[in-house]
Amino acid sequence: IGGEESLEENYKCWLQYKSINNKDLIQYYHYYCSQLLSRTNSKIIDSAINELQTGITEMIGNKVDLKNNFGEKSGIILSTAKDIDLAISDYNINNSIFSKLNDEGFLIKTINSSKYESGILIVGKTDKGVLYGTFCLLHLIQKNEPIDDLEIYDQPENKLRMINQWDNIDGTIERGYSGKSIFFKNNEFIKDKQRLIDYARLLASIGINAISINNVNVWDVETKLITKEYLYEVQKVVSLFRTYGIKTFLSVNYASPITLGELETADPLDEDVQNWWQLKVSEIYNTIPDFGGFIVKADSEGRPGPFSYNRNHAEGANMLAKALKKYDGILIWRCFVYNHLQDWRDRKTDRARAAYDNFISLDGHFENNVILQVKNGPMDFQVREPVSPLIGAMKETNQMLELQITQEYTGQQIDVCYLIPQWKEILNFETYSNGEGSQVKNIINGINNNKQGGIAAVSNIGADDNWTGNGLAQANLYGYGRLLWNPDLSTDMITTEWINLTFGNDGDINKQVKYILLKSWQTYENYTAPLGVGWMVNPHHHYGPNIDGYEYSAWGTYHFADRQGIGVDRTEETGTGFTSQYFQPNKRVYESLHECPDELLLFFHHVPYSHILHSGKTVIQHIYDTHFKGVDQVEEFIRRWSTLEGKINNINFSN
Ligand code: GCW
Repeated sequence: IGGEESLEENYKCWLQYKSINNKDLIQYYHYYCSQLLSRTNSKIIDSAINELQTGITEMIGNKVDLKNNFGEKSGIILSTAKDIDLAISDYNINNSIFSKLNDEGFLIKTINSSKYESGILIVGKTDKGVLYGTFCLLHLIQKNEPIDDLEIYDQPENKLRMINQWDNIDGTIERGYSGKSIFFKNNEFIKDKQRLIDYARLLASIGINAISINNVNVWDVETKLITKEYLYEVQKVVSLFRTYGIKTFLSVNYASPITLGELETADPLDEDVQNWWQLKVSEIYNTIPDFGGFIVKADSEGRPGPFSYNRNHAEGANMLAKALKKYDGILIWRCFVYNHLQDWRDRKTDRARAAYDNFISLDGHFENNVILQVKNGPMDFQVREPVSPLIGAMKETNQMLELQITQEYTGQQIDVCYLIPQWKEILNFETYSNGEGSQVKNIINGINNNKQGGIAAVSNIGADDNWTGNGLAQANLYGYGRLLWNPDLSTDMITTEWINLTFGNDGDINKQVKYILLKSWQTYENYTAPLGVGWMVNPHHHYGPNIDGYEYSAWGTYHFADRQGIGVDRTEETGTGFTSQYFQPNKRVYESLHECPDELLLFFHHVPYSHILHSGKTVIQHIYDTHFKGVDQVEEFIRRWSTLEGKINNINFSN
């Protein structure tokens, strides 16, 4: 088991395009897919054509010819809506539905026409839609599904569907567990771009449309990415991603004018600073007209920001946003702003409060091309946290959600931890910010109310042969894209799709891998940090276990366990008052010791170990039991995984 073949399979992830063995099926697909024509010319559609030619050839063994017309036979027709006459009666297309699709939506329809080209029509509202439709068709074929009667309308439900790379220009990746960067090495861009092309294909196939390519901690050399020294190289990456419908962003250093040695201040209200950024932005857009914009981590964990000049974050962000606006650029401003030099004896300061406290009074003060990027929880990507109360609370401000695909606090791709169930809970969380129906997914998508918005997440990929270190972690990247496309897809459906596309359609594989993935998040929680307590990890590298690893530190991440009890009192009545940041009834539920859900109890309350949970167990018994249960569950995972030996080529699914 293992060897060359599995290496190649691991690399292909969910774009396996495994050959179909059933002769009848091949003939059937061949009937519809042996030739191809495009009514629209564009680089993005060229990517779709390439993908169809590769994918279909590999799956059915026949070359797909690019034609100007099909003659008697049928084929695949690609077009944007404006380049094809949808009113043709033979096509029988419901034009009104099509006109309601958003810019990235598509239609796939099987047509049998006596007068016109027949076969499978993939029509996008724009060329991006055509690309997404193409991947949809390829996935149907890989899953061996019928295509003789297709009529699929689909569109993404989030405007920005973004990946944040935390790659440093020396080739390391902050919180990366899958090898080195595929972008940078030794302070240069990697010249061979094949890895990036394949990454772009993977991302486009799940609907990702934006990427920031460098770490939000922008160190000295990375600060130069926006200068002549590197801009030409940035442009190459932008062009590459562009052909897959992906916009490229850069993380920038707020103190760039100083770090680059050109000014003595980075004060956003200083005219020289404003002019400096305006010139800088025009230089960037002159080189890269479709550049996405900037992402900024300011006044956070030691990075510079407007606080140094007694300016608030709206003043800080707007200065950059104004410079970008002229070019339709977007400024993504992170809300991960807190005091990381706390005194652990001080129980009044509460890191969980920080994002809300720093930003809430600025609602309505941001330029309309600023999007505030808010981490899903008020702390930092723990295995379990409540949803950040800032989401939905700033009604006059664009917001997007930040998730973490890389498993910093969830097992570092050593442990299996499938995060789709966690993300679904977050997206479905009812904030009540505007009464009922104010779930996170409706607030941040950027589609409701014509706002800007969407979701970003920290990537989990690196230069490892299988991209994600642990192969099962590929499912997190796949599921991330699918959830962004449509947050209402069920976990079960996404998981089945991933398994089928990655391993084929075997029933046993489906059963066992699904069992492992679906239980893994709770299992990880069981043997690490139950009841919302968080941070049972070793300092710095964050791989556990260490109960007191962060207890007497400056980071603000405490559990306050002593011989009497455990947990953080964040109530309004006796604690830090964090609960008051929520809308009712969430506020009441979290405030109340009796209503607070067990899984978040220690996040909101300090209780004696003898406190009885809703489950009927005491807190201490729960902590014991879940840890033992977690280990049992892992043993069960191993048992089930080993039954697949001989079935999964890449059973040693890690590098
Ligand atoms: O959780 C912390 C991480 C840092 C990271 C920071 C952030 C990029 O430990 O490594 O820095 O979050 O999100 O900015």
